Amino acid sequence: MQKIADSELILNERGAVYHLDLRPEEVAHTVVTVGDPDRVKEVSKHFDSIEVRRQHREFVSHTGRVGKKRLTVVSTGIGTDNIDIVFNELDALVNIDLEKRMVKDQLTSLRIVRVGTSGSLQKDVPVDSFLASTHGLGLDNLLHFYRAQPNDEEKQLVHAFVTHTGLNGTPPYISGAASSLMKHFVEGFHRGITVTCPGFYGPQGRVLRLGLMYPELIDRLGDFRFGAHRITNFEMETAGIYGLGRLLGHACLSLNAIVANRVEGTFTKDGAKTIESLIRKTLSILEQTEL
Ligand code: R1P
Ligand code: URA
Repeated sequence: MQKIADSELILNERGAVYHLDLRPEEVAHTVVTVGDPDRVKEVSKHFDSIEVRRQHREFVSHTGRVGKKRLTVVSTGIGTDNIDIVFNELDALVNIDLEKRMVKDQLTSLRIVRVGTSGSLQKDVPVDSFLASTHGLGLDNLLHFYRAQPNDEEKQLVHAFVTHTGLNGTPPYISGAASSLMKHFVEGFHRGITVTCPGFYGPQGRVLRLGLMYPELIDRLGDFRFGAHRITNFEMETAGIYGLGRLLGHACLSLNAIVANRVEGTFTKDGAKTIESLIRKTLSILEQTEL
């Protein structure tokens, strides 16, 4: 196997991966990702102890313990371009020997849970409810830069989706949640396919001053059906997390606090309370579960 060049995996003066500024011993094998850097402390305030606090650009990381469980919470910022950075660097921390610059013989699989916000596309998934994403369907282009391996059902679902919506830009891609994690997040969670958009306004059908190429986007996403599957919500990271996570061999789950309902035109009155409640629920499940 080839040594990885300095230009391909950048380490800083601490010997830490460049963007996250983390060293291998500073990351736990169970990771919570959040979009908002300010949400990191809202998660780690529930830790019994914090051993590491790092920040570089929008990537804030705290590592500590909840009960006996060692956890890292890291902010990704917005979008799947940032997921590319966070996932490749988290993976490098556990699966590349940073001194030898070689991929390790024994690979480690991380458990990665996103705790994010999202907009609902269904009347029966109201604001302030929680949703676990069965799949991430990406309208962005991240996975097109990797050799993805969709299975037959995923190929059929994407084909049906393109036919139904008439979206004719970047081909969509899809990947599923890790069932090993999903099975612990059932009670109190809606479920459904989460669409990951490459933007918050036009790519999520919002009209401020500009006309849209797909004015019926919200309707077509909401009425799409594939067997028992339907699209429930959209946001901006899940498909990248599921797609890259699967390729790298990590178990991933995306949990969403619904802050907007785009069918009803409603927005949460107390988003902070809803997110706090999802954080508590997530940490309590992670603490109690043998993962
Ligand atoms: C947009 O406001 C952001 O909110 C959602 C979207 O995915 C996007 O990142 O998630 P977070 O609240 O986790 O950032
Ligand atoms: N995050 C999104 O990306 N969209 C929403 O509507 C709400 C949160």
